[in-house]
Amino acid sequence: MKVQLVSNILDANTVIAKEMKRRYQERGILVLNLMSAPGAGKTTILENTIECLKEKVSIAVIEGDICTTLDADRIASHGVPVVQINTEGACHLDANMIARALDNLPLEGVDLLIIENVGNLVCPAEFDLGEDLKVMVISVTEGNDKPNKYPLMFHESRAILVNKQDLLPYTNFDMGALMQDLADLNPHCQVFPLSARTGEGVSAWVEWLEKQVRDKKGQGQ
Ligand SMILES: Nc1nc2c(ncn2[C@@H]2O[C@H](COP(=O)(O)OP(=O)(O)O)[C@@H](O)[C@H]2O)c(=O)[nH]1
Ligand SMILES: [Mg+2]
Ligand SMILES: [Zn+2]
Repeated sequence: MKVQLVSNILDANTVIAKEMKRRYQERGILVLNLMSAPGAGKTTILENTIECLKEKVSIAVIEGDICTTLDADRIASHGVPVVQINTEGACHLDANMIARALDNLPLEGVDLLIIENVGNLVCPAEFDLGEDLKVMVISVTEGNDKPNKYPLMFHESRAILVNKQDLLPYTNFDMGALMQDLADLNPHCQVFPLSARTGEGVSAWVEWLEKQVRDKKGQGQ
C-alpha cells in the first residue's frame, strides 16, 4: 500500500477541505467563509442576511468562537439550524472542525451554509474550509489601513462588506483611500458599504449573495 506523506498541517487541512468541497458540490450548497477582526459585525450582518433571505433560501450556519455559544444563540433565535464550534484557544477554524460540526448539522435541503470564522485578520484566510467564497467584513471603526497591513485576507475575499457606515461621520476612516487600496490589492472583489445597525446597503449585499446561491444551484443541474 502506498503511504501518503502529509508534510504539514496546511497539507492535512487541504486533504480534508477537498473532501468537504466534494460534499458541498454533490448537494449544490453554496458555502461562505465569513471573516473579520473581532467585533466588525459578522454576527449582526448574518442576522440581517438571514432575515432577508430565509423565506427564499434554506440557510444553515456554523459559528466559530474560542468559547461561549453567544453567537449561535443569536442565530438560533432567527429559526435557522446552527452549530457552535468552540476552538478552545485556537484563533481560526480548520476543515477538520467543520467536518465534525457537520456531524450535527444535516445538510439535506440546505442551499447556503455560512461559516462565521473566529474574529482574526490573520490565519483564518490560510485554512481552506472547502468553501466557495471567502467574504470579509471591515468596519469603519478599524481604520482604513487594514487591507495594506493584513493583505492576505483582503486579497482572498470575493466580497468585502464595509460595515458600520452609520458611524462614518465620527471617524477619520477614508472610504476613498479604502476603495483605492482594495482596487490595487483585489481588483475583482465586490465591495458593499453597509450598516447592519440601520440596514443601509444591506439589500445590495443580499441580492449579490442570492445570485451566488442560484448560480451554484444551476451548476449542479
Ligand atoms: N453602530 C453600529 N454598530 C454595529 C453595526 N454592526 C454591528 N454593530 C455592533 O458591533 C458589535 C459587534 O458586532 P458583532 O456582530 O457581534 O460582531 P462580530 O464579532 O464580528 O460577530 C455589537 O455591539 C453590534 O451591535 C453597525 O452597522 N453599526
Ligand atoms: Mg460574531
Ligand atoms: Zn489561527
